[in-house]
Amino acid sequence: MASENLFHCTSLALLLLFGFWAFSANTRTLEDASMHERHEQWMAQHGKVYKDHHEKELRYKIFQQNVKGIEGFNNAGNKSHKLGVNQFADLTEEEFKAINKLKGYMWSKISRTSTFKYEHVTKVPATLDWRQKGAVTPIKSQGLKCGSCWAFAAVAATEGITKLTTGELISLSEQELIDCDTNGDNGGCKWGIIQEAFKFIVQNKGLATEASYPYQAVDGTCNAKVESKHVASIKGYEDVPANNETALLNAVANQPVSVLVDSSDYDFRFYSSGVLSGSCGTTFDHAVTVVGYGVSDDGTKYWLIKNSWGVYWGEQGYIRIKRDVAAKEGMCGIAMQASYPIA
Ligand SMILES: *[C@@H]1O[C@H](CO)[C@@H](O)[C@H](O)[C@H]1NC(C)=O
Ligand SMILES: CC(=O)N[C@H]1CO[C@H](CO)[C@@H](O)[C@@H]1O
Repeated sequence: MASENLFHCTSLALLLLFGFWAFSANTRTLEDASMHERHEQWMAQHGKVYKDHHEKELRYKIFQQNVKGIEGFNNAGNKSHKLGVNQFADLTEEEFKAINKLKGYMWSKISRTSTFKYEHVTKVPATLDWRQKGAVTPIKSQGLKCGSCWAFAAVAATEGITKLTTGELISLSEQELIDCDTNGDNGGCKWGIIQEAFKFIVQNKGLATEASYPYQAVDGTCNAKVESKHVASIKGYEDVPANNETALLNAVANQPVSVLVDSSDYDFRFYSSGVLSGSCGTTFDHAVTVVGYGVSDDGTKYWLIKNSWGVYWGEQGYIRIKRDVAAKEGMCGIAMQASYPIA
């Protein structure tokens, strides 16, 4: 009798165990299926094509891991920014870091300008958005295969000052800088220095329009014919005194300013909305343009930044990062190396 009961109990337990196993395996399969579906949708949205099944499986695994990380972050709440599954979701951290690399050591070779025309600015507006003043062209996309952030950052600042001095907002050519600017070893899709780009625009007596010299996302040969049709010119450039967010504010209050930031962090890479605060390093690997500043609903001060990663990244291509932080370098090193063209 006792052994019979025992037998029943054991089989019941086994049955339950089997049921649970079947149930959880089933949920897992469902989860996998919906993740695969998400991956397919994401591939279609971003025009991703993998060379074979093996590559696709590999990318799927990375995608799955990133999606879980992003959702985990968002579900934890209690952060002033949110992350999103963007075009970088099938890349490993190392692969992502390889995309935007600027050669860090090259920056130290550039000596800073000694003058700062906004040094004595005392009155600045509480908030400012250069987009509302018509001084910012639509978001552009450098693509995943060309490390041309330096050209986009220099061009956005040049477009801004041109609008402020001539009244005309004209989209300018990054490709011309990539193909024609060899100042200070500027290396097209490999790397570049914003200040050297400004110097090139001075020597070149301007820059061609985006329409006449469109972006190709690859290194090309300088097209001298188009190159001679210049629409925007500048007289020079200045650096903002380093590690001083007040000085940066004085400059941005007067015109869009090119800066270097550390974009290697997970939070920057997958940023989707809000004010980025928290973990972010100060090892530059990316160039962007500050096009304003403000204060969010919860009182957080932020910098408004135009990026060159297309409109599906961040807040329709923009990122807001925390302003006036304790570290003098600023959030993501934003105050370390800022410069602007002079018209
Ligand atoms: C920061 O910049 C402001 C404006 O140019 C200047 O008045 C101030 O002295 C600077 N602070 C430091 C610590 O250099
Ligand atoms: C933005 C936010 O809500 N921050 C809170 C996160 O949690 C810590 C500690 O629980 C609070 O001190 C923050 O204010």
